[in-house]
Amino acid sequence: MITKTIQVGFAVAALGLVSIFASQVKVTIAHNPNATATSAFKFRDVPPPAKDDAAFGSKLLLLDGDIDPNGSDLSVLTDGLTPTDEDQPGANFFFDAGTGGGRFRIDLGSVINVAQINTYSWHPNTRGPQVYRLWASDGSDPKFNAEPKGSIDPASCGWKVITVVDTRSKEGEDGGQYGVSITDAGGLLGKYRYLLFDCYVTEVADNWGNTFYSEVDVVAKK
Ligand SMILES: [Ca+2]
Repeated sequence: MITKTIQVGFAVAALGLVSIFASQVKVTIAHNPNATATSAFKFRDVPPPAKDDAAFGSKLLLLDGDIDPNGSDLSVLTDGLTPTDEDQPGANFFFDAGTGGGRFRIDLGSVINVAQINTYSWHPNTRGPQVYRLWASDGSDPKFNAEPKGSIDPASCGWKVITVVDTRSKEGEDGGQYGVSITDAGGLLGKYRYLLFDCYVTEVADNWGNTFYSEVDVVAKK
C-alpha cells in the first residue's frame, strides 16, 4: 500500500478585522494496487467505507454533466456499500464515457460539525484514480445558491473551497483501489450542510477517464 499526505493551508481574513485564522486541511491518499485490492476496501492510513456516517442515505443532486447509463445513479455513493469486484459498473457512479466530468451535491439535511470527508473508488486502470475539487457550505450566505450549475463559480454564491484531490501518480500506473480522507489538523473541517464535488477526468487520451466512485463518507465530529 502506498500513502501520501498533502498539507494545504488557507489563511482567511474575516469581516475586515485583523483576526486571521488558519485551517490546515490534510488530504491523505491511500492506494491498493490491482494485485492487492480486495472487496474489503482496507487501507493503511484511511478508514474503510462506513455505513453509519453522516452522509448515509443523504440527498444527492446532479448539477452538471451526464451520468453513464452503464453505472448506477448518485445514490450508490451514500448507500454504505462498495463493489465486490475491480470492474463493477453497477456498484459505482461515474460520468458518461467521453465527457469531461461534472458536478454533484450532497445535502446532509442540517449543519453538522464535519471531521472527515472520505471518498472511495475502484477500477483496474484509468478510472481508478480520483481527481476532484471539493466545496462546502452551511447555506447561511445571503447570496447562497444551493444549486450552482457548472457554469457558476461556487465561490461567488456562498461556497468555500475545501481542497483539490488528485490521486494520480507521475508514473501513471494508477489502476486499483483508492481511499481518500480529508481532515483538518485541528480536528474540525468545518460546520457544513452542503458538499459540492467538481469531478474531473483522470486522462483525455481515450473515453475512459471518468472515475468509478464507489462511496462518499462524511464523518461528524464526536
Ligand atoms: Ca456505495
